[in-house]
Formats: sequence, structure tokens, C-alpha cells
Amino acid sequence: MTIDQIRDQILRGVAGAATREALEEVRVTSLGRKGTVTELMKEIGALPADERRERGAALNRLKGEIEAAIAAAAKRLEGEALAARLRTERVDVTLPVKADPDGRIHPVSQTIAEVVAIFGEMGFSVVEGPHIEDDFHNFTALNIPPEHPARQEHDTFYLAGADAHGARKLLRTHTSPVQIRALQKTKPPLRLIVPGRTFRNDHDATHSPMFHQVEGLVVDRATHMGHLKGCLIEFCRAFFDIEQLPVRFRPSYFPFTEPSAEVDIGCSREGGGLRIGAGADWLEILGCGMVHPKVLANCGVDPDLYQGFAFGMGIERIAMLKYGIPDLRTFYDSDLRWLRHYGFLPLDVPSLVTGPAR
Ligand code: 2NL
Repeated sequence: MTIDQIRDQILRGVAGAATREALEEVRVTSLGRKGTVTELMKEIGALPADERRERGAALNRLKGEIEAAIAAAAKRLEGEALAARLRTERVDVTLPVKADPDGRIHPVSQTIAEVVAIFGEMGFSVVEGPHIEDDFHNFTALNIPPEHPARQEHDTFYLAGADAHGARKLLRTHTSPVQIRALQKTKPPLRLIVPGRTFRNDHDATHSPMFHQVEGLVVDRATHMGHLKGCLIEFCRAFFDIEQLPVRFRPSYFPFTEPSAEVDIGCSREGGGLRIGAGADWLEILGCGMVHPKVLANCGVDPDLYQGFAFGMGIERIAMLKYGIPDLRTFYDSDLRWLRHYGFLPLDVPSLVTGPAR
């Protein structure tokens, strides 16, 4: 056979290959170790020098042509295979994502996300701040001067080592210092919530030395008690997902608000179990009040121009009530069986788009 005849035969084989396997077969039988072209290459060694060069060049050209034809055919087969898959396969982009079965969201994280989602819809932004604070931001600015009895109740953790004035840093006992910093830095109007860790030297069945709070602060020219009540009633009903949940405001005292109130929601304790939203009993959920004028002044905000309200709640407490978790101490045990039972799948975390988890 002449080189031209061999070329025709091999290229017909390449063109006729309907699968990748068939194409590979053509490659092996032409260019493989014992392939037609390879065998012809081996034979040129026996030719006289002048013929050898010409024959070698012709076979090399042939090899190149075959390689190019095979590459083109492979590309064509690939395109055909893709087109066939696109014809037969369908992707339903509306199907829900498969939840990762391993990880769980801790109830504290879930509850913070829910609170943030609710206030986020009301136009609050989230602010965070340092865990280590100074006396001014944690106490004095909040109208809790040195020797005020409230300081004893806070069971403060102080850091070792005093500064030149004898002042020691402390672990914040509430998230209020973050709001103090925001008030100092930002001219009202402002509307913010501060979730985060807080620390008190108190450890028993219902107290942990580290726990979480969310506090909120709204300051504007004419923010009044009606705004406070509407906002917090709406929050309680959204958080516990009960439209007509009874909510009451009971007079109370905080050094940093005046007037101050505790917010209770309706519940029943009949038969030993707690049922939220029904019955004749009341359950304390959070504390609140109109920001004390002295607190505004301490932050450089003129209390004759501005007023506002603030509130605070314990995250573990409202998580225990909403999700029926009986023991505070189990929150920090890192027990995976507990987390599998009380934890949440990542996709159940509320967002500002989906709203609180139902
Ligand atoms: C509670 C009660 C409360 C505040 C926190 C606050 C913050 C600033 C000014 C005024 Cl910067 N008030 N926070 C007000 C009332 C109550 O928390 O029971 N927390 C667990």
C-alpha cells in the first residue's frame, strides 16, 4: 500500500469512529507501539540514506495528520456527548438544597439570629463592641456612679493591674457600653441592637459567669414611650410567633432609664408545664425604659433636643422559654447529643429575607 492509501484508510477509520473507545482503537492500530505507521517507521532503517530521509519525512507528516484528525474527532465526540446529555437531563433549580446533616446551629446563635431578623425588619442595625471595658463605659456613663448599689449586683470581673489613676479594666457586665460608645460616636437619630457576650461572677443553676444579651437603643428628637411599647409588643409577638400574645409593662427601676419597666408576656403554669400565650399568669421577658437624660448628657447628646428608649434581654433565658430547654448549664457543656437535640440545621437560620424561623 502507498502512504496515500494508508492515510485514506486510517482517516476513514477516524471519521467512522462513533465512540471514544472506537477512536482509541484507531489510534492504537495506527500510532500505537505495534501500529501501522509505527511499523513503517521501524522499516526505514533498512533503506538507502537518500530514500530514508524522504520516506521518514513523509511518515512524520502522515503521523501529524492522523494525530490532528484524532484530536478533532475527539472534540466532535465530546460535543455530541454533551449535546445528548443536555437533551435528556433536566436540573430542577427550584428543589430545596440538601441540608448538611452533621453541623448544628447552637440555640444561642439561632436565637440571636431571630432577634436580629425581627429588629432588622424594623430598621435597627447591629453593632458589636469589646468584651473588655473601662469603668466609664460599663458603669459611670450609665448613671451608675462609684458606690452605687447597682455595682454590687453586677458581680463584676476585674482584670489584674490598675492604671496610673488606680482604675482597673473589667469584663463588661452588660452590652450597654457598646451603646454608650455608639451614642458618643454617632449623632442621633440612631436605632441599633447589640447582641453579645456578657460576664458576671455568679455561678449556680440559673446563672452562668458568661452569658449573652441583646440590648436595643433608639434615640431621636421625639421618640416616646408609645414607640417603646409598640416596638416591644411587636417584638414579643414576632419572637414567640403568637399574634395576639398578651404583653404588659410593669413599672420597674434601672439607673439608666426613667421611667423603667419590665415586660411580661401571658402564660399558664397549670399542670406543672409552662404554656406561653394562654392563661392568667405572667412571665418576665425583658427590661426597658426611656433613656435617662443624664445618660444622654454623659455621651454628649443634648437631652433637651433628644430622647429615646432602650431595652435589654437575656438570650439564654428567651431561648429556654421558646425552645423548652430546662437547664441553663447545658448551654455550655458542648455535649453533641444535646446539640443534636436542641440545635438547628443551618438552613433553618432566619434571615432578613425569610424572617424568623417558623
Ligand atoms: C434587662 C434590662 C435594660 C437597658 C437595658 C440601656 C442602654 C443605654 C441606655 C439606657 Cl446605652 N438603657 N439599656 C435599658 C433598660 C433595660 O436591660 O433586663 N436586661 C437583661
